[in-house]
Amino acid sequence: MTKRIFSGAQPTGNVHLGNYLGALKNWVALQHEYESFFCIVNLHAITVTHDPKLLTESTRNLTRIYLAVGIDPQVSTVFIQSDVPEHAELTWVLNCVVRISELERMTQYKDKAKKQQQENVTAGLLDYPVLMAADILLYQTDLVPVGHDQKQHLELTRDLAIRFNRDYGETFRVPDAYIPKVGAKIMSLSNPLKKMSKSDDDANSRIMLMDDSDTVVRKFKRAVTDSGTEIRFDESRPAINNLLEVYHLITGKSAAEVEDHFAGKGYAQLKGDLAEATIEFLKPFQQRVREISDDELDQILERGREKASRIARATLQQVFERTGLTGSLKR
Ligand code: ATP
Ligand code: LTN
Repeated sequence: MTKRIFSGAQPTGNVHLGNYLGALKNWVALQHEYESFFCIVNLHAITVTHDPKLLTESTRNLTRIYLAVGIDPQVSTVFIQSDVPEHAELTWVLNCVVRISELERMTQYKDKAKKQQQENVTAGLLDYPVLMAADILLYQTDLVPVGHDQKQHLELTRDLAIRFNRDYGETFRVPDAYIPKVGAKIMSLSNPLKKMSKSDDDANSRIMLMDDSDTVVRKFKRAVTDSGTEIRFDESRPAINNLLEVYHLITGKSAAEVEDHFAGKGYAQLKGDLAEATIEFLKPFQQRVREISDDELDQILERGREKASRIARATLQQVFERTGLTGSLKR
């Protein structure tokens, strides 16, 4: 049987180069090898304060971004999480499997809770990884392509699947994370010790996929560098290492070719070439984003909803049977 992949991104703000290089780029590459499900996880987006109008708009924009980076709706299933109520239903069942202490240990929860005022930390924020586990387990997923920051959530997903299977009988496939060797943690342009993040207060710390050319040039120009002048991959110089990693991934040149290209050159050249390569990638991408019509989008999402619902329903049905959540004997 063809193996399945499932992944998703939150429709919060816009997509940055880290999201693309760490996750979306791999979704595109893997979609022909696997039966693929790519979800716009809007239920996750309401775990922190949000603007309802913006959320609807961002949900559609993120779908356009999935398509414009190269997700092919003819081969992959693209859908909105809240269109398939089974995600919330399975979350409830898994809430009765997960331990509160497991959730309190999640580093993303601790970081995000710190950023919210204490009285505004919702139960949804704590429960976020359980919803993510439900997303993945509903589709009997084999592989989950994500960036490094999601590793802990994937481990919890596996633990919950194993525990449920042990207590109620074999029901869920236990998924593996797919975390790329290069690109799983693109760093901030302002602070190479922090990951590039949507929620960083400093907008110059990240390149957004919808940034115009001048903005891209400006942001790379302002990017911090390390001491020393040589331009080569070196983990002890995180800023240059990060810029080179981006260049390597965007151009598709090997690490050796990248080092050759920059041998004897300075930081200004690196930043200029990086901006040029990024713009070359972004221009046609942004053009594709603009070309996707509302009708086309609606059709793709409706087809996605139908296909996803069918599979999600079948898994949930089994879960209900195993847990005794069936009033009638024939359900
Ligand atoms: P933030 O950028 O604010 O941390 P997020 O991780 O919550 O955002 P999502 O849109 O849900 O954002 O993430 C989509 C994907 O991008 C995930 O698979 C995540 O692991 C990946 N990702 C996020 N930041 C990076 C990064 N700096 N480098 C590589 N991958 C990343
Ligand atoms: N938490 C993830 C987004 C996400 C996800 C998923 C990723 C929600 N559900 C299922 C993979 C599989 C994040 O990147 N912030």
